[in-house]
Amino acid sequence: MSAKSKRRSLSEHLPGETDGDAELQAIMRGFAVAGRRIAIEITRAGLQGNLGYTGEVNVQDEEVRALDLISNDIVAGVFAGVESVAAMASEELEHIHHFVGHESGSYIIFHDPLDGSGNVDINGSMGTIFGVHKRKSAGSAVDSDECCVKGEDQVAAGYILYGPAALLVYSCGKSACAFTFDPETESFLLTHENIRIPTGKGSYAVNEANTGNWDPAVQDLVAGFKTGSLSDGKRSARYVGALVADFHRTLIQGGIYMYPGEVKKPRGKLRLLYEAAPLGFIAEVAGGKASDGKRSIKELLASDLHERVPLFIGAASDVDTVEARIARG
Ligand code: FBP
Repeated sequence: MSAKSKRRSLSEHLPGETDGDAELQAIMRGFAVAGRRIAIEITRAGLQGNLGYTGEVNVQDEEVRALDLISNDIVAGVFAGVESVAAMASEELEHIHHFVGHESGSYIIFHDPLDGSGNVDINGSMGTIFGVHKRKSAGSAVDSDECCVKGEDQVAAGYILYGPAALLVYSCGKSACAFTFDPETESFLLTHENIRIPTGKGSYAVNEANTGNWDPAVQDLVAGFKTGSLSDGKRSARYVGALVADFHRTLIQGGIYMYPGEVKKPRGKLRLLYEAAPLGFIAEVAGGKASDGKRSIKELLASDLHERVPLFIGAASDVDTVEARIARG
């Protein structure tokens, strides 16, 4: 029997991680299906003339790429067929998207359908990020208050990384596991079980071109990772420019990813509900931490679907270093 045929598929793995919750399993399988389809669209984008912009700007005032919309439509299309999902919030949509006929669905999903889509021009890595919340009461249409939630309310989260291989990482709170897409069997197979973020090593990832925009404490802390004056050892810099890829490296190799706030833009760039909170969920299950520099990401109550938040995420000791340095001012 080959090593591949011994590997468990996502569907085989899900029952043990979800305590048999068939609805949650259907949601995870839904993201796997969406991920497969998005991976195909990314592969074909150059051939089909889908590399560029649509000419529209999204609710974040960012130019929308064709692949952003294609990916969003794929996720929406898949979950239109998953009745337990009452509604979704997406980076690409200003408002909540209600799935017609799913009012009694128990779950809401939050996602960034194609994070780091700027990398499409250079055949670089991109990702899909998702968080799953259980509704307190189902039966009526999801209202906007129901989407003002905390990361700690998530019941599951994950991401799909479109790199040299497509990888799905998910957790329902017990462990964080990664599945690699096998094009031969067209299924995600378990390749990384119970991932733990290594401590005391790994790189630091931040867009250093923004140094002049940070307040002095943040400048000092990034310098501290560079020189080793704050961290246990001098660290190398790595930056893909796609959050999913930078986070995945941090998850596997340790270290820290940072997107700080800036003096004139204190909330930074990344989004709380469908970027920081889901990745924070995975980081914590893997023994790491996620913080806005002062508080844990999971404690932050969103007041807006598209709220932004500074993000420091990775090995627990590195995030502790960040919080301690910021607290000193
Ligand atoms: P979107 O592509 O979904 O807008 O994601 C934001 C993002 O591209 C992250 O993936 C990435 O970490 C960050 O912005 C990079 O920003 P910058 O170019 O400012 O360093």
